Amino acid sequence: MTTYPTLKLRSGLSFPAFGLGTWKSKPGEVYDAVRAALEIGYRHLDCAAVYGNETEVGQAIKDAIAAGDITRDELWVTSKLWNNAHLKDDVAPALEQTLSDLQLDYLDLYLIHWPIAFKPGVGFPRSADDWLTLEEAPLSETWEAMLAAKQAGKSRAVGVSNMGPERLSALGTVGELPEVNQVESHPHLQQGELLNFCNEHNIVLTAYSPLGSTDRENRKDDEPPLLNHPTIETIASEVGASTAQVLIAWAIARGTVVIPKSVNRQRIQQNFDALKVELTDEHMKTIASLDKGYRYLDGKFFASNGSPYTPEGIYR
Ligand code: 1BO
Repeated sequence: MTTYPTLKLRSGLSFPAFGLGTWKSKPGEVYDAVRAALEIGYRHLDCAAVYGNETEVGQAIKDAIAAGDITRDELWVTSKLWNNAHLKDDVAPALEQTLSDLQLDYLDLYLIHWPIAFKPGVGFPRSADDWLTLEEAPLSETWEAMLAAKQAGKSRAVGVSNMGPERLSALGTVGELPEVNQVESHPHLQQGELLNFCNEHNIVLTAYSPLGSTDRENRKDDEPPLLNHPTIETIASEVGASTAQVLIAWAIARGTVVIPKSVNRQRIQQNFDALKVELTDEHMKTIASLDKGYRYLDGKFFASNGSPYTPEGIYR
């Protein structure tokens, strides 16, 4: 019997510390992935409007509940507000669209996806005219609308993604601090300072891309993908696990939530089995030494096509 790890949010909600990521899970594949995950025992799905697959995820949730694989109460569903709906009157309708796509009455967690704004209706900017600056679309106003959505019962918790201490603190002055901050994190980008800040302020950190990324456009040539990093391979053979399982176990052991993505049933099962993998203090120390502040998602896209943003400014 696998014990499902959970972390307590500031509000007292129990947040499942392991879930299925759906970023880059294509429509046509994600339905089966979600059904498999819920059959296997996953209790947390990480979604976003911009992933373009929420209707399929929603159908899978509905069918899994009908099949008796899970109840709505047992399931944690996170989604994210896309950058084109930051203006305060656009937040509630964007959330309604996500709820309708997911066929749900409420979310468990709704996040501001990026500290970056586009004009309403722009999926991905193509020219200078498509962007909004943070003066035109202040994050404080977006955050107020997120808090109002929580107040209205549309999401049990609200938080942010891709933000650093400076932005988190600024949001705290608006009302309350985000309960969750979802950021890229893995042994090459451990986010130690940010994790300390979050722990001090009772913000749970969720790690996306926990297995690194095989995106060639996002990977510098001298970086071995984490899944076949020699140090991780050695630890994997010592504990009788796969490298992916070691990376997942490490993320959970350091007190973060982890959301590995897969659409392959076998890998979805293997990732779940990482919940049984135990690492020693020595393993944790060895993995801690691999940090190099290396981002697979370096934010360069958000600094192109006439953008008023810079990659360095994004993650503050
Ligand atoms: C553009 C999506 C990044 C991860 O949620």
